[in-house]
Amino acid sequence: MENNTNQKKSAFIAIVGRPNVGKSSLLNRILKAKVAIVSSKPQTTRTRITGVLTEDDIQLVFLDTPGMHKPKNSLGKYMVRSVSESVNGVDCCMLVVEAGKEAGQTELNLIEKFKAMDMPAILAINKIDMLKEKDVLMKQILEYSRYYDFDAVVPVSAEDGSGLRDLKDELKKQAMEGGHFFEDDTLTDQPERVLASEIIREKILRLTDKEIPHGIAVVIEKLRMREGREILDVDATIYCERETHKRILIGKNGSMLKKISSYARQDMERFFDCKVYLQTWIKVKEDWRNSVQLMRNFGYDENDFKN
Ligand SMILES: Nc1nc2c(ncn2[C@@H]2O[C@H](COP(=O)(O)OP(=O)(O)OP(=O)(O)O)[C@@H](O)[C@H]2O)c(=O)[nH]1
Ligand SMILES: [Mg+2]
Repeated sequence: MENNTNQKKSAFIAIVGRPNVGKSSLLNRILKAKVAIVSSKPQTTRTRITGVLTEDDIQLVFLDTPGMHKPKNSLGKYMVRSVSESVNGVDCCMLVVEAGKEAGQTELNLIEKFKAMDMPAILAINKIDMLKEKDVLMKQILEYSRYYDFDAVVPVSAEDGSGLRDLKDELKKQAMEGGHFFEDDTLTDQPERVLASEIIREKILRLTDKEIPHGIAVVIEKLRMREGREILDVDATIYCERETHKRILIGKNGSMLKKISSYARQDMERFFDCKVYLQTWIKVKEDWRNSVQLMRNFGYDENDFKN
């Protein structure tokens, strides 16, 4: 019998760019499912997130990465390191930039990296729904074409979906023969615990302000189907850095924590497709973002923390 495994094609694609340009939003749009959390605050994504799209014989494996920034603590260093490691292991990079914004040091550094590695790259100019004047876009395309020989430059909007089909077509052109790496119905390789903790972190990012969101870690203590019932029990502890933050997170008569938990539960029910019983606690752990040991305990342990 004919073995056609090798006719199946795939590509590993790292999604890179500065914080808040819409990398995770684009990934969710491409997958038509939410595997990465999104918020209006920079540095939402902390670790590499895998999203898998299989259409016919082509499989695209995306690595969503934290936004490139100047690290201020061990967590930041870990985040930036995880971008570098992702770029080293892929067939192609998708550089995401914001429409109408000139290239800055972050973009130029990433492009330098592409040059050094002779990395095939696609430029996604996102948030075109926000553009008032279209000729700005032309200028931006020309500017970036001078910096690097991108395989494609695609203006898109993760918000309204425009350009998404073109982007997907361009990404698919990167696929090479050699089989698929995941089952065809795989969406992500994130463990359920990580998905649950990220959902809670997203609600906190969206509902709180100032320094609180960045000082949060969420640990899932329990995630188990109740025996004989379609109910998922989830116990989560939210760690913050100050007693004052804890008070804000709990809110008046527990109102903030209630809101966080209720929004998170609704998202989890959608994602896990069953009833969820979520219990949350809040604890203070000062300065955990500078403690490698604590970061490991919080699950940021896939790479080492050197540099
Ligand atoms: N108007 C508009 N807003 C967008 C678009 N794409 C993303 N956003 C918004 O931009 C913000 C950042 O989106 P994210 O997807 O979290 O950005 P990111 O690049 O993953 O950010 P980090 O994980 O922090 O690096 C969110 O408020 C999104 O809703 C878009 O095409 N148009
Ligand atoms: Mg992100």
